[in-house]
Amino acid sequence: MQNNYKEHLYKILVIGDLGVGKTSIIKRYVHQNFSPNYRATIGVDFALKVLNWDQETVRLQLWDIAGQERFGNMTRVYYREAMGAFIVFDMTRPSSFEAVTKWKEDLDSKLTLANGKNSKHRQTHSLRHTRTHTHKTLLS
Ligand SMILES: Nc1nc2c(ncn2[C@@H]2O[C@H](COP(=O)(O)OP(=O)(O)OP(=O)(O)O)[C@@H](O)[C@H]2O)c(=O)[nH]1
Ligand SMILES: [Mg+2]
Repeated sequence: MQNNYKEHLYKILVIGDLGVGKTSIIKRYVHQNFSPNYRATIGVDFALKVLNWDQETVRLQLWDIAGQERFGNMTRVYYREAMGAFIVFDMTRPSSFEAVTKWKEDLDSKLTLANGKNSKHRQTHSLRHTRTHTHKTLLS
């Protein structure tokens, strides 16, 4: 019988301002737990989420980048060869939502996709979606 087993590895960035909950979201997604104690990430942390579908395994290598890194020079190194990004904000802190644009600009200026294009088009789409979703949530 033919073996159709396939493995995929994707590098995914998780970015956003200090203390918005990036590490918490990853912890919940990967380890199904939550801690109310805040310990700021220093530099970058990693987590691996493994998804199995029939004959395929997807490994999401999640790069949990410290909020304070937006003002540093290391993000260019961290963004290299990423396949996707989540920009996180805290709904109770409007300044962290305004900062989403700054994070996106940081991505656009530094990230080059595997096809040689930059991340602008796709990121803009997801941003617009987030904004619409947030407006709806805030109004409801
Ligand atoms: N109430 C509440 N608190 C949360 C939520 N998500 C995270 N927190 C708390 O907010 C604080 C900051 O969360 P982190 O996940 O460490 O934030 P971060 O974005 O990783 O922060 P940096 O690593 O400094 O960039 C912690 O004390 C968390 O327990 C949430 O959905 N609700
Ligand atoms: Mg963190």
